[in-house]
Amino acid sequence: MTFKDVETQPYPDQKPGTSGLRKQVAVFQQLHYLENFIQSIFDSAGEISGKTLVMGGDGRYFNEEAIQQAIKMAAANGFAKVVVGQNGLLSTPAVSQLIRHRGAFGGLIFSASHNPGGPNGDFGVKYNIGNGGPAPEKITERVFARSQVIERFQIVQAPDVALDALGTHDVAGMVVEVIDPVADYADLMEKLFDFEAIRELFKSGFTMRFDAMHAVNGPYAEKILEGMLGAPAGSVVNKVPLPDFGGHHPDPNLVHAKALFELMMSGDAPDFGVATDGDGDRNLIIGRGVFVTPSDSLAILAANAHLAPGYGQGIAGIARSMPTSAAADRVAEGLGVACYEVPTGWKFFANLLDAGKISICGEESAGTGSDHVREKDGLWAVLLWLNILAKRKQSVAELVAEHWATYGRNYYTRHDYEDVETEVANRLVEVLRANLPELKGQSFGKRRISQADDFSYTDPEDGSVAAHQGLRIIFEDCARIVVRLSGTGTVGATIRLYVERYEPPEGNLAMETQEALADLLIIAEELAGIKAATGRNAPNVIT
Ligand code: G16
Repeated sequence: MTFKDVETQPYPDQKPGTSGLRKQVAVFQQLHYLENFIQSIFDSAGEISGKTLVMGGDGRYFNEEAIQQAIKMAAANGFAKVVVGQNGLLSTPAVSQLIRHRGAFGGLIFSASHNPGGPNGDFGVKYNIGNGGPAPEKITERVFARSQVIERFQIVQAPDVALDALGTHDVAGMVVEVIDPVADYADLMEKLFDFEAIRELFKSGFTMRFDAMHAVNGPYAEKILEGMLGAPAGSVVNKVPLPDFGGHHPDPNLVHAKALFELMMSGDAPDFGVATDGDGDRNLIIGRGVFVTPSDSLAILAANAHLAPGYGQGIAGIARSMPTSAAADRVAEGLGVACYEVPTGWKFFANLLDAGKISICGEESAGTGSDHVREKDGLWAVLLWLNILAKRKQSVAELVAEHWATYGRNYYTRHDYEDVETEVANRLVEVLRANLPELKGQSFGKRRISQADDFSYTDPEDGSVAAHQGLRIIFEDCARIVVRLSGTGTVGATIRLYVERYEPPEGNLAMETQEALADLLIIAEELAGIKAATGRNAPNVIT
């Protein structure tokens, strides 16, 4: 076995975004591109000698190749052990769970999340630290800085590890354990939720469709829902993970999970329809005839979490990302617990979770999770929904209606303008940012702006500051317009426009969302001019 010190040269574009380094596959296939980034992580991670590293990915094109290289590099860099999912598969929440459960030093997740896969799609690498969560900015900045001066990486010359069978292997003195990707995760879910109640629910004739989108959660959903909980065979569809996700875009939204949405709005709808994304951390929840926005889902889960054994003592607090609607804030107020508003990016929840200040958190981008791991968790959200439905013996539509009748409804929408020229998007944000100071006090019809700023967050635990996290225009009645640029795209820029207003319990709770927000959408165009600047008539995706 030979250890190699390979000479290399930096690539200028290895700055991690909202969720690790995400690029087109062809970019990752450049000479030493992957190796440079992994070595930069190892060089920035602290003392790694003798430690354990968890590795897995969502099965997309380039997954296994990347894992084989990473294993050889981990051996050369002194790790004692790598724990890797069979066939290189591990969902993002499962990696987080394994890091915590095995007391590992950290983990590498190979995924571009909800972005498309295949040779012309995207790939990504994310580094999670010992608490199971995404590396905080101070570490990702170190990784980037390192990647800009890197001159060499270390790798052992060894045969590829057989990832298709469970067992242990020796790679240049480092142990590689190939594990069942589902087993540990399923054990944790069984501890958190009332599996008996969910089994009874299915026995009573409850039906569901879980669209795994040919992504990583297929095997997890099949084992837990059909295998352990007795969901009818065939409840999980598109369950085989494929390198190109079957040619689809594994993003569980109303555009890319259109077939599921149409089924749920049809006369043949099962009781419950859900989908999760490429790496299994995002979720989409649809009841028969009713789409539940991610913001409402967070609020409803928080309000009812005590019905699951894992949260039977009640929750410590709730957190949401800034652009997420304030529906969860009303639940926190009702429960008498704290509510935190953090920037977009799961890493910002980690300190609050570690400090025990919150138990549940979530984002408008279809992510919900809790203190059980340090990532958002799609299947966890599905199981909590099932647990709540089983206990409350209500349909999704009844549960949502009762929630709004109790707390009021936050009408909410997100409009995405994708693949916009980067310069155009940056200029739009700069101009709006420059105009913000003059907006306070301005009126638009009956609406008056009470606050306009560029969101900045100071972490209450470590005092770190994250500035420029999205432009907010807030009206006196708490209606809001938010504009920010996506941190996860790989082609051009994506402009996100988020619009929200509150309707109290006694108001009209049954409006169509776009109609309910129509006047705010007009004001948003007047202030931000997205259509004017991009020359688009409509967004690519409306959620
Ligand atoms: C990632 C982060 C999420 C965040 C999302 C935002 O999601 O993990 O916490 O909400 O990005 O995306 P954008 O910057 O495009 O609005 P994922 O699922 O892509 O890892």
